Amino acid sequence: MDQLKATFRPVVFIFSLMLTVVPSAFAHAHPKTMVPAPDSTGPAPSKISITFSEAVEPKFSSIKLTNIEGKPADPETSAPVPGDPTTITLAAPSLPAGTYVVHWVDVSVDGHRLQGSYQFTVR
Ligand SMILES: [Cu+2]
Repeated sequence: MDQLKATFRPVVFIFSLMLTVVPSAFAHAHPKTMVPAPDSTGPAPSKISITFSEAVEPKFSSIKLTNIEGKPADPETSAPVPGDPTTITLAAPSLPAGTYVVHWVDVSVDGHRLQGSYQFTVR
């Protein structure tokens, strides 16, 4: 019985290693930290910020802000944060109360493109 366990342990170890290593090798840059948080309600933010799970190409990664009808709410263009290749920010104009949609696009350093959107509400 102990012999059997000893034989299986390395197999289990290698299998769990595959589970942890393989997904990250194929990972794309997913939004990890969003400020303001998706579906949150709060005071008007001075900026919109998304930190991705991995470095993104600043030239091909952006944030756009619209109101709930899709009308652009951002005269500024988003910009990468110097020294932080995982974060994109967008200076926000003084936003009146209402619900806004953050549209994001990113191209991670492995060349994969992802996009999505989420909402937040200014009280
Ligand atoms: Cu990828």
